[in-house]
Amino acid sequence: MKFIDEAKIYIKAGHGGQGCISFRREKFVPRGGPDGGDGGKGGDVIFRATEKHRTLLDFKYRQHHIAKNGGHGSGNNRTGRSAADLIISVPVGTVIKDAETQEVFADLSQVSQIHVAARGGIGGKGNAHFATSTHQTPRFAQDGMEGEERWVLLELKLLADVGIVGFPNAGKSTFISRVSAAKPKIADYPFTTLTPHLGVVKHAKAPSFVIADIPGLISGAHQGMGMGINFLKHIERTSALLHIIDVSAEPYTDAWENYKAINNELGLYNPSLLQKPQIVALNKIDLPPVREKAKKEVALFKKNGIMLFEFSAVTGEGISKILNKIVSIIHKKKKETL
Ligand SMILES: Nc1nc2c(ncn2[C@@H]2O[C@H](COP(=O)(O)OP(=O)(O)OP(=O)(O)O)[C@@H](O)[C@H]2O)c(=O)[nH]1
Ligand SMILES: [Mg+2]
Repeated sequence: MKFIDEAKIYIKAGHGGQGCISFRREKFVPRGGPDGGDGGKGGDVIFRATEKHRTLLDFKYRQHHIAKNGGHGSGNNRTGRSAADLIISVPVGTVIKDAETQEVFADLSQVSQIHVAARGGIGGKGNAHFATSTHQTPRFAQDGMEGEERWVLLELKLLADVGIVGFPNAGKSTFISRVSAAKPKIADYPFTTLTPHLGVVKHAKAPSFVIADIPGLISGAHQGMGMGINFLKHIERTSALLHIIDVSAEPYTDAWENYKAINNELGLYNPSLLQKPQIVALNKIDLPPVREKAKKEVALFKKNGIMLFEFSAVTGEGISKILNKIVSIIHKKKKETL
């Protein structure tokens, strides 16, 4: 069970720009004084907390983050351009540590909170600084300073955006293992999943999100039947529920009965769970008897004002549509809370 997302990345701030060696050239002045400008400052590397991202997945694809160097100074006392800081967006809740010592540098718990993790080098001084009464033509200037560099460890406690509910054996774990790297045990018997599993899902161009696979619910779960319902606390703060329905085997071969039974248990645990958007999806349509039934089930749900998705967690058919729907719900929710 891994509820902590982590990523180790290398950051490097920009070099300071070089100071310039230059001398004034003016008409009628044969040997002008030094006018080499200073180098500009290298960019800092700054972490900034945002609600745009929910996981550290992007950092698994990009490990090196390097800010730009400062511009070199030039003649006529022109200072080099200071480089822009490199702002790295991380999810709210990200803890930033030294990768070697584990020392905590920052805990970005608020939106827009920042942490300067590596400072850019200051620019070198141009030769204009070094003229003295005895040495009026200094032919040297300073190099810029190195930018700071280090390996940092990012850690984030994952919170589920979507919780999967359904009867045992419905295919919840098969679904999460198909759409994420989570590898819960999958088996042809009820209560295979005994503890919640989280998976990070990346779909289309949307920011990644977190999905929770929990043990199956049964009628009477609120009275402690089956695995009980205490694990439902893991989905209390989600933005949506994905309700997976299986009509391939007894005793729940009717999707509507199945739908009502699960929602009854959810409501008895915490009525606010019923306020969440719920995506209802019929699984195992790769099985001919299920596919045959599907049309009728979809029509019945439609009559009750509910869209019933159809899919197969095994073949992947229909999954993309479900993920599109989840992404749009999360996106909408985010816009509401901003
Ligand atoms: N034919 C078919 N079988 C499926 C599909 N999805 C899941 N199964 C099978 O259904 C059984 C149960 O799948 P799981 O993913 O373990 O179900 P679960 O909902 O996580 O079950 P619990 O953890 O016990 O609550 C396994 O034998 C799966 O191979 C599907 O789309 N088609
Ligand atoms: Mg399972």
